[in-house]
Amino acid sequence: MILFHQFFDPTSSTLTHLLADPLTGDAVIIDSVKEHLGAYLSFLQEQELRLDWVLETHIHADHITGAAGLRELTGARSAMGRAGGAGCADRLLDDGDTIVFGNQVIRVIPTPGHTPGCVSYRWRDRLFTGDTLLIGGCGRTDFQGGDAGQLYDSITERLFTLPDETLVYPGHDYHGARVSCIGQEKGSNPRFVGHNRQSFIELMSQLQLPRPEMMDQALPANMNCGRVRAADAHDA
Ligand SMILES: N[C@@H](CCC(=O)N[C@@H](CS)C(=O)NCC(=O)O)C(=O)O
Ligand SMILES: [Fe+2]
Repeated sequence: MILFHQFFDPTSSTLTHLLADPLTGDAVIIDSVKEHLGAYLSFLQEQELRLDWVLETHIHADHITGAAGLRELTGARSAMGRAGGAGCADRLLDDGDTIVFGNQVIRVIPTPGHTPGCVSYRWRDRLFTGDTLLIGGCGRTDFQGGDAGQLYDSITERLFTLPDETLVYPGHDYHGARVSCIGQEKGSNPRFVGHNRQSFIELMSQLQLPRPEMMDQALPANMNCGRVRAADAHDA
């Protein structure tokens, strides 16, 4: 038995995932959004779950994580990729590390490129890719230490080598999609089909995307696991 729930934040188009082992009542949340703390707590209470871990796929630039509130109100611990450099986390994750909740195991796959500290989480037949691999897209690489070559390697060597049936749950979707699978992305993601490493790097350098609106508030807060300091909150 498993329990799985997807939440969506329309402001930042963030997808948040809650995984649980209903037999033991243990749960984890991947990429929470501060504004939806109430919805997560209600869900946990309704389903009689105990939140063990608050996981981040990376330091987000477009929204503030709900990690601080969730830790405080539920006693859950937080974890993220070691290369993200946020010392506030209870656990910093390396390649092959496992997160255990109830009888369930999540495996950590470092997937740097969108940011140096990006990780993907693999659980059962599912992969939570954060902003590394999006449905028909991928995370941008023009800020936060992004590196298009590294992103290409992470996606083609670490994610596209997983079974085609593996379900892909990204950290955002801007077009209304909610789930994909590795086979579908390998066969139809326009950032990869017909591209090699060099042409991918070229493509990524020409995107010219606007800066995320929340970036100046989100980065310092997320480096502090979602705790907003007065000095950073002036225009929040
Ligand atoms: N307009 C959005 C931009 C969000 C954005 O840049 N998202 C990043 C992830 S943090 C990204 O990689 N987007 C990929 C894309 O837009 O294709 C905002 O202001 O928040
Ligand atoms: Fe991001």
